[in-house]
Amino acid sequence: MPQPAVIYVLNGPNLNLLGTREPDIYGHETLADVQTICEAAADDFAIVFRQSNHEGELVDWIQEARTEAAALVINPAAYGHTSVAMLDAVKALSIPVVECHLSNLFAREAFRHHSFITPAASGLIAGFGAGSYDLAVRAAVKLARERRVATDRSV
Ligand code: CA2
Repeated sequence: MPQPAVIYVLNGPNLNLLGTREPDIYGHETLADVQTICEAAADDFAIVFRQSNHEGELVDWIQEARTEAAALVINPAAYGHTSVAMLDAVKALSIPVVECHLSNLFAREAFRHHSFITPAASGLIAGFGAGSYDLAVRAAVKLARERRVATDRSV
């Protein structure tokens, strides 16, 4: 089955507030600015860019990515530290998954050092502000292309 030339970028709770508070931690960019960064990094892939404050909606979108996306970039925000449901949804994917955080989780409070998503992801990018998304989308494009080559060879 041909892969859709689409990368899903999913954003968890409170990221709709980006650019309004805590610029020392999260930067001055808004979520709309982050979307523009993702689109610029995606080369010939289309970006589906979404944010939700609701765990179940995020789980639905992760499931949707199984058939609609060639790769997933996800900033689970605080749900990364709490959500087994999101872990289970990510584990059900066979596409590459890049976990992305604006801040360096490991330079912050201990409760942010653990993410349920990381063991199920292809890799983790954190600490570069909005630039984390640029790097994450570039990694997702590379992984999606490599997977496409591998899949093409296997048919
Ligand atoms: O660094 C990240 O990207 C985080 O995923 C952001 C989450 C935080 O809970 C994670 O530990 C790390 C918080 C997102 C909330 O972002 C806001 C930004 C500006 C104003 C209010 C919230």
